[in-house]
Amino acid sequence: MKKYKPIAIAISGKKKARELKESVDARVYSGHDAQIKIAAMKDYDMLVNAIVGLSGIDATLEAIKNKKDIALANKETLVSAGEIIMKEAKKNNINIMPIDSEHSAIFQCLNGEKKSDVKRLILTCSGGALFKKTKEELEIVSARDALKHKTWNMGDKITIDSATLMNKGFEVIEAMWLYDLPLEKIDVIIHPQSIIHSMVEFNDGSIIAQLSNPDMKLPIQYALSYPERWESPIESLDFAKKLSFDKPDLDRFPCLKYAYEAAEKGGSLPAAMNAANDYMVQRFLNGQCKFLDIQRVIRKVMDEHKVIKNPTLEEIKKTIIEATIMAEKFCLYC
Ligand code: MN3
Repeated sequence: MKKYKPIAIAISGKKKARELKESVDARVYSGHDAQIKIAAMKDYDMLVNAIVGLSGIDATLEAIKNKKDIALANKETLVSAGEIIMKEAKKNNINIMPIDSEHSAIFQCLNGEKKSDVKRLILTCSGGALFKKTKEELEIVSARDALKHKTWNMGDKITIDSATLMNKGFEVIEAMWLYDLPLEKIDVIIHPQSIIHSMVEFNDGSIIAQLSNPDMKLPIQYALSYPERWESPIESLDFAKKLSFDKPDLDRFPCLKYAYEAAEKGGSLPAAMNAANDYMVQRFLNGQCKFLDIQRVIRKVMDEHKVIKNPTLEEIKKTIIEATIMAEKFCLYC
């Protein structure tokens, strides 16, 4: 706080906000709509949304209405409410810059190209911490096992999402919205070294890839610097490293398949899937269910959910609450 001297701060707890107000020289907003107030401010250039969870959607929508470009790291925004967000962004002529490494790579590969020339997007995937485990081993894997061995230094929730491949499923859905391409044109390939961050294949057979050492500083910085490129602290790539590729195993890691299905059926289904996943990953991290229960309960929730076509934001929020309750119910039998 002292280092960056923000002009305004949003914080959910009212008590903490009061304490903060005494000690810093900044506007302090609190309560459930605090981040919306920040997004509605006039004196900023770009909204970087890295809020975890559902409340990220409201802040994104507010910034769009406020005619601010957005750098997006919050997954819920496009996974659960992609249709609404993209429609509003288009209407208000707002750019949504990806912060995720895969989408940043695709953005860079597509730079100056025509969409009609794109044959397919190829999202790379590290495979996650449990990539080599057999089905039997996956039955007994603990949160501790899953949190070990990560290529990227990420939070616990996204590390588990990477291990189930649900994270890649989310990224497929995000890519569909960001680049307005059908699902048949979005592929996923396992690439454990995370050196190629994603690729685009064009109709003439050319494939353009974006490579670097895995470091989130680069895609974050590019979202801010675009169309310029600033110097960054990441090390140059050492080409002595071996790069390998593999197909994702949808039998052991079906969450990726579920995400394609949710995106295909559309409406409120991706939001329901996301909510079930949110709940189950938290349970798993708390040691309250098995790793494979995550995918089992998501499957059940997706089967049970009654899809609402063209949902409003209110309907999406309702879906999220209902799907969470449903997951909780199914998890009683975990
Ligand atoms: Mn990613």
